[in-house]
Amino acid sequence: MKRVLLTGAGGDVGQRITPLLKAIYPDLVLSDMKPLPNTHGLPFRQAELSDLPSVKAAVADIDGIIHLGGYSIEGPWETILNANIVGCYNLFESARLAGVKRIIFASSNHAAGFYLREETIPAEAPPLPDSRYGVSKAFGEALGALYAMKHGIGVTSLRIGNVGEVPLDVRRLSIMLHPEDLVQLIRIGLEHPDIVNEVFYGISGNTRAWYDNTRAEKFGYRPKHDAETQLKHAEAEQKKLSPDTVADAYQGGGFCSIEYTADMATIMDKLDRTMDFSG
Ligand code: 15L
Repeated sequence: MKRVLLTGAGGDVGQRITPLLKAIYPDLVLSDMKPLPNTHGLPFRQAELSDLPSVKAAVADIDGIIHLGGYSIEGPWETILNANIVGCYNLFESARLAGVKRIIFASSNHAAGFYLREETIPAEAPPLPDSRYGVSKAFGEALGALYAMKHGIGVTSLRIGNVGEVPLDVRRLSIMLHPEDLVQLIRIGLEHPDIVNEVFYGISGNTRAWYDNTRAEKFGYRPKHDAETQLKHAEAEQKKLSPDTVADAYQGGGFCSIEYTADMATIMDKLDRTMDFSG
């Protein structure tokens, strides 16, 4: 994999992993909608994801794409539609036209945020989005599957938890993803010869993981970090937060309680009868 394009390079995750990726892929190309304060000495291609011609120009001569670009939290429908749905389509379609071989799609834990914290879900768990943002990530996973099966692009969707070196609260003890472990997952997606269309959980080797990441392990993923080593920090940060019945019940946390109007007790009664991943 020679020329790799990183979209959303100006975001928090993009900035954290650029130096790590540069050491592995010297021909790395960065892209974002706005000029970057720090390009780490790498070429930069400015592109607006909702504008097909500018995305086509960004992916020219590229072998593999790490697609972090888009809107990274819950937002108004118009914002999600343009950045994450139209934008994701433009990215995959431009990649097909340019002959790109591999794509890493930054999906999110919020594509499946309405699973209960008591559940352990495998990569095969169907999406259960907790937000318009989560729906857009489920859309991206489905689009990736289409381009993998119909056009032969090797696609890896990473249901990313929370990227950082410390768990920001108790919820993040389950979903933290250390940047070094993220880079390991990206390398598998870009380089493993057997990738067709995969969904992996983007988490470190967390003691309290809510995810069964066997699928990623089969492809050689061996995370080096575990959020549990910083338990005290997570607990101290948690004490600063107010309890939230909905957020605290579900894996997606606060994204679940935004605009929530359901009767959670009634839903919980029925869920007990319908969700079982134990088999
Ligand atoms: C995400 O998908 C977001 O991009 C990030 O900002 C965090 O909110 C993260 O999920 C999380 O769930 O902690």
